[in-house]
Amino acid sequence: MKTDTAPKQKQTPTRLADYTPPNFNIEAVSLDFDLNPKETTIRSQLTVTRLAPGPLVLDGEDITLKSVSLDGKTLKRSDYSLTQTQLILKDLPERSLIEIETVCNPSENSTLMGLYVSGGRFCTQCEAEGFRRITYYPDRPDVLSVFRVRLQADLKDYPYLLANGNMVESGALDGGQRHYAIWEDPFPKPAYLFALVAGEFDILEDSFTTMTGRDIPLTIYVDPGDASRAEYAMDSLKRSMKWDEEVFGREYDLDRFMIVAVRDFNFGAMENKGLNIFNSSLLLADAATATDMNFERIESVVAHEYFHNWTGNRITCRDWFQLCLKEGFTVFRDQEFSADQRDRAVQRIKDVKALRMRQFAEDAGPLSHPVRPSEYMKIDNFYTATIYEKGAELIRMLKTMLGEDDFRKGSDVYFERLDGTAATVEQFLESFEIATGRDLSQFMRWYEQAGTPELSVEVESPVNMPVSLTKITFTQKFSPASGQADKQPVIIPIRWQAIGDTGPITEPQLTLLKSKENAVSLPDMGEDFSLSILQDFSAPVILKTRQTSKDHLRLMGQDPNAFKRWEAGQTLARELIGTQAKAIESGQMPKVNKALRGYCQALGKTLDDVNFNSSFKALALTPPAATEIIQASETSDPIAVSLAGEWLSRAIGDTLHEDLLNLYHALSDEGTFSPDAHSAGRRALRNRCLSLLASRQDPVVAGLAIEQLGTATNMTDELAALMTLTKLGGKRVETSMTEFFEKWKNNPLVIDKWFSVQGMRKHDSGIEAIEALVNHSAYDPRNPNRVRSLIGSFAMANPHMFHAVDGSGYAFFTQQVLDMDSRNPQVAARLLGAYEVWRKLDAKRQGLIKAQLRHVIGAAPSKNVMEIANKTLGE
Ligand code: 0A1
Ligand code: ZN
Repeated sequence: MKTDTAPKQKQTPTRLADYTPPNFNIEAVSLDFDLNPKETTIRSQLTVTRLAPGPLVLDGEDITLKSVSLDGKTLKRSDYSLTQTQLILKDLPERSLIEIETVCNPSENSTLMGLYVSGGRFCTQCEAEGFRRITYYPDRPDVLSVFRVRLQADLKDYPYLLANGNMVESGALDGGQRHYAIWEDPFPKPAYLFALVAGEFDILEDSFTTMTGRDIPLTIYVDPGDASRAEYAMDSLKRSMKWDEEVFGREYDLDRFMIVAVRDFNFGAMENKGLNIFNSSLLLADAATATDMNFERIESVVAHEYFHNWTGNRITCRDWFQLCLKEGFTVFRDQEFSADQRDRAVQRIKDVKALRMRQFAEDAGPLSHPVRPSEYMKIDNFYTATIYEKGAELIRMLKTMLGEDDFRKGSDVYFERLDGTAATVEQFLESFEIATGRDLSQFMRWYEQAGTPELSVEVESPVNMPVSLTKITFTQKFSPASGQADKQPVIIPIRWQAIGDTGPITEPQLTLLKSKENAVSLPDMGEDFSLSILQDFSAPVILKTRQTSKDHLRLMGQDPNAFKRWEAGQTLARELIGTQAKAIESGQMPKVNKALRGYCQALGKTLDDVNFNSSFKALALTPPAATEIIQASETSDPIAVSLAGEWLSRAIGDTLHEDLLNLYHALSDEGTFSPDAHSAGRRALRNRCLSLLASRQDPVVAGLAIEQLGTATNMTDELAALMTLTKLGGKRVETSMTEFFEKWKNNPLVIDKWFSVQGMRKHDSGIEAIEALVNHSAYDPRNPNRVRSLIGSFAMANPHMFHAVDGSGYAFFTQQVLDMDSRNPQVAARLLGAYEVWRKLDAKRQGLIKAQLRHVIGAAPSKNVMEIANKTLGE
């Protein structure tokens, strides 16, 4: 059907300040899908009731409208208005039945939003604004409705027909050629939580008995042959269900729970009500094909999506500005789950590492935004580390401030008061105020102000008037670079403790820094001490102190807080790499100095300490990544930083050579594989030893890596050996890469790993090698996992080639982003985020990247890519 106006791109941003509630409530929705890959017909019936004066505005995109009727009467074209993105009905009665027929083409839908075909199966992705690609509907999270869905499709190709909720009817059609199923979801939900899946699957079945004794069948749907690879996900699901009952008092609500794995997916996974859809890379795992990191991620993402059933589905978001309400809280919940399932200190270290790498980098660059933004062009671009990871840090601070019991009271009030509603961040905080009687108004600033605050600590030695006291002054500051003027002080919970040469000399303290500055006093302890500040990283801030190597070494050896012990080592490493990078930039040779020796010796002591587990030791032996160093400095040459990092690894490898080698042998394969935290920690430490030893370019180590590659019985060890070989270089690398490919060519998830190792390698032949990989027969530009494996790893983890001074890496990357944009704007825009670092680079590279961004803007890209390119360039 023709639209009323010429196609027009909406160029103005959507603003939080402009929010208005919907004019109509949708009492009930009934959807009927006649599924065909090339032409699917959708008939929808909406029972609408008026809430406020005005028209009924239905969103729609890339779909063909066949007919509209009102209370049984087909409307004429002049009875409604139709644009490229909306169907508008005016003068509706108080209550009416709207029937709409639309058609879409799932097999040609390369955006992977709405209804699409992946691996011959139908599936959907509706968050954030994908439902409008299926039918005309008020596609906004504050319109909640009960859905009844009828699916019909060919029986042979689509034996399973799934949708949200409970199946109420099914049967044969056309003498058995086709069949149908009817699903009902009794819980009102916004359209973004709608899902359907149809196709042939293998299934893995289990069940869970809830706290009130209800038996819930659990089913995971996977590609034929993959069922056993879903066992770990199933186990994670059952543990998540139990944990949510025990820790948050949340019970599952529907009669069944389903998870489906799909190969083509834009993000990680999606929490559709009762029917979670997962990128297969975050669901399938076994010893031979998945690494320990994969197992760990599966456990946390399965938990994350399951936890959304309460934080996201039962209580959803009023508008997309409130995205952190469901995402921040749910990430916090999945982090806590992982901490309880594995090792709390190790989990905290990993979460902080990820926060610094992704969120601090984002907040230090041109894409910095508040946890609750006030405007956006494309909401797809706001599924960011700030909303997710910083959002989780805010919940963690809230818990630290309130304490365990009051935090639980607050969350109980939240679930009770707001169940079945679309809520705001204000309503969330209000629940905690009601439960605890605290005033949380200042805390709201954390949601509204972008940028990472700096926390400075000054220590003044004892003054003998009237008693001997040490004054500790905490000061907070927002760097002016982060966009908003006039930032107000936030409330910063600071956990700290004084540490002497033989251990702590005070109890752990909690200071709430509410104003710009606050001083506390310590009585004279009669001995020299170092302050352990931000234990467990009690606030997402950048810590500035005058602490010296002596303090860091003392904390590395004596701090009872494992996070801080790790952190002290990282601080030393950061300083060493930073100084070394500057020296390399000015053409000086690496030097071994006292600080380096002290750091390596302290690492050696950590390795010998029986109080630490292997996972912790592996993390202690991993210096900060180049991105962390770059984002924390004014400007730098990324290759110099990377070389400095390699230099430090080599120094560790040299100094601790014997210890590392002994440990490598002592930690050899335990025999039967188990993905548990203890076994994974042993493998992590052993492979870390191998990698550090390889930094020395030692032929003996090459022998160890080759042997490990040949004998490994699990993917963690196999991949670590392959990566070590690529680091060592030489002829052996090509044959190993080819053999690995041949061995695994029928397993797409392993071939993704192969592509990412290729993307991260420093290829001798330069950028042509990466170009050749794009033309490899196994490369598929339509599959986001494959593109991320090669192009994503190239841009994020191959500094030598991506940041090549001749600009060849940037030129190649831009071309790939634009190519992707023609198919899938969401994924293209995410990739383009790799340029967010440009202001932190040297002048030459700044110029090169700016030229690339201008080129992207000039190529008339999608709205998604345009938004990221414009903001990144900031002109
Ligand atoms: N809510 C999901 C994230 C998600 C968002 C958008 C998507 O569309 C491509 C997919 C997934 C989560 O937090 O897991
Ligand atoms: Zn989520």
